Amino acid sequence: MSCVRHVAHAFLRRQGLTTVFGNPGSNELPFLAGLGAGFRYVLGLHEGAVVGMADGYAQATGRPALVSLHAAAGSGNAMGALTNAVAARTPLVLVAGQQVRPAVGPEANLANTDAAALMKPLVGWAAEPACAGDVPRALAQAVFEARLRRRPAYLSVPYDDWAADADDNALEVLDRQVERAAEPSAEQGRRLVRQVASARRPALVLGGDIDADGLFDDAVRLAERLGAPVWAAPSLFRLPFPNRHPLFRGVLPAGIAPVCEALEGHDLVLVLGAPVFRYHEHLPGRYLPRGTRLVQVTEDAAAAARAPVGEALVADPGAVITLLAERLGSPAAPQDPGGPRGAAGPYRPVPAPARGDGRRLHPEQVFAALRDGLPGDTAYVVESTSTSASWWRQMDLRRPGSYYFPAAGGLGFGLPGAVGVAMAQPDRPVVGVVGDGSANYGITALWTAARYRVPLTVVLLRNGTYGALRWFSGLLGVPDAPGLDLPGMDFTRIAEGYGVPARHVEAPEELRAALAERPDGPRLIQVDTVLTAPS
Ligand code: TZD
Ligand code: CA
Repeated sequence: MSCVRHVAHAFLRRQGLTTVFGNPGSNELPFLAGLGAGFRYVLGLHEGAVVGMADGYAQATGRPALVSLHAAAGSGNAMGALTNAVAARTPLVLVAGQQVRPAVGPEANLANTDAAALMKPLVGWAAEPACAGDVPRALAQAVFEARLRRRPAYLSVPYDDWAADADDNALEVLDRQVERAAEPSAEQGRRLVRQVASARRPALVLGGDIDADGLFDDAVRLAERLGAPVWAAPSLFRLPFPNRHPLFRGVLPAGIAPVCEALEGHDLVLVLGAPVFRYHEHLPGRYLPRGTRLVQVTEDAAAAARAPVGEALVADPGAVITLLAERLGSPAAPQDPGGPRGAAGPYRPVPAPARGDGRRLHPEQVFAALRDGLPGDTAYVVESTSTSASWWRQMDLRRPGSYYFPAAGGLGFGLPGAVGVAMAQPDRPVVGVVGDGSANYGITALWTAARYRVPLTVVLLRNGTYGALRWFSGLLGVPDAPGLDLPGMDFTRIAEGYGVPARHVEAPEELRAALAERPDGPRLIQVDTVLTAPS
């Protein structure tokens, strides 16, 4: 007879969950026994980095990723990073070790007293099976829950369960497949087509799900068909549309009043693959201009339910894009006041980069060097918070999967996420663009990058401060907030200490020369930059 562990490993192999991001403890060792065949265990040095790497990896592969966590303390460490995975709708399968069953009630050391409850606020589904025989089925449930809900799922397994016998019923799980299709009904489809076709000036707002679902190019076709301007949804974590396309109007600002202002003049706003909306700065006002109707299409039922305004259709945005493209006929009526309509003209040119102060570069100079020096299919994982305006002014991103940002704004995704994306896409250049504040929340990922020779360039922007918080302190009227400056950190030495070759560059030409080199492992390039405002 098989044991629970054998069935679990066989199930994970069949589901393609063979890369395990983890940080182990005693409770986890029995699950890891015999993991050799067909599996790859990627060690991260802190659970935040483990989850960040798995998040990047799962996003870039488009498939669930497996995470092995330690009990309460390890799972707790993972929670900050989980906020990003939840907001990015990343299907992570978290399997945590629990003390042996007889030791949980008496609270032996490393028992996770109410394991599911600890994680419940964040994960979509959390459980500890009621008996060892139920572990294979419960593991399958965790995988399918993560995939169907597109939200992390958490399974706590007492470690004595792994060696328990698995009966024939437990083996049934090996052949399970669970899928879902979410097409709008005929009537819903007709209604939507009517709304879009009758709009005089429709606008599209696209969310990160568009890129995550492989709909980047379809979105371009739809926008060109409509001749409608396109915005990316606020608090963007994936780029859903080429940012220099003539129909692209930029990332919507993350405040209620400025969103309303940006959408002025449109009678219909069609939001695809995004919540309505993920605001950040509190700038109250009307949600929408008077006379503007909003229709949201998302697979995320919770996002549809909590939206404060508009109609929502819970359906696959891909099916809706196909439907609209089929039924709308040739590009016609709507007129975009901001530019040419119909066929996309040439991509918008980039402005000359702003200049630094002689000693330090302007972030625009850094981004111009990336844009000019790196291949067009480079994937960027960005965690630099005061430089977003500079970023979008300089970059020219035309390919799917070009841009990742911590989806909930939780720092600590950038470095680990870049490691995960680079592991998922070894043939694509991957660059982490990380601030000197952000880097510290996921710094241990550098060790994993070195240990596994992950081909990754980290560009570390050192402005010596939490730049975005300086901007916020102005916005909130707190000019004297303490704890915002970060002097005295040399990331070349930190990186070298973790085994990642690193250098400091000063002039733009020096940066461009460094970027022209193509090492086959990780490297870090540190550059001093002037302080800028995020918008
Ligand atoms: N801790 C965590 C885990 N997430 C956060 N978002 C913050 C703290 C607060 N925070 C921000 O929201 S932005 C920011 C902090 C500390 C500054 C990041 O500094 P940086 O980038 O050097 O990476 P800039 O460009 O200097 O802002
Ligand atoms: Ca900084």
